[in-house]
Amino acid sequence: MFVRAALFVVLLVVTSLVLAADDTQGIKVNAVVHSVTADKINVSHEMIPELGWPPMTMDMAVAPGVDVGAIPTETPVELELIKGNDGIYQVGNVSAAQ
Ligand SMILES: [Cu+2]
Repeated sequence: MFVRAALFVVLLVVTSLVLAADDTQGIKVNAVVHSVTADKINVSHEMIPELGWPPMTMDMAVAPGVDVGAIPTETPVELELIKGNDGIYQVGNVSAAQ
């Protein structure tokens, strides 16, 4: 009985660690940024299989702490998408295309 309960707790901890890692790791996608405002970018991104998203041009919110002034436009970049507290994906990082 105790062993079974202990195993259950271990399973819960492992599951939550995996989910947490998934949330913080982010999803990488190649893109081109067209314009930048204080908290949003307009971007054309490639297909994102992890989310089932086709290639598209869209506005995306930028996570707090990202220096939007440093984001280059009209050149290939790699976006890292992270899920915000509202459950909507936002741009957590922009780096030079790999
Ligand atoms: Cu999109």
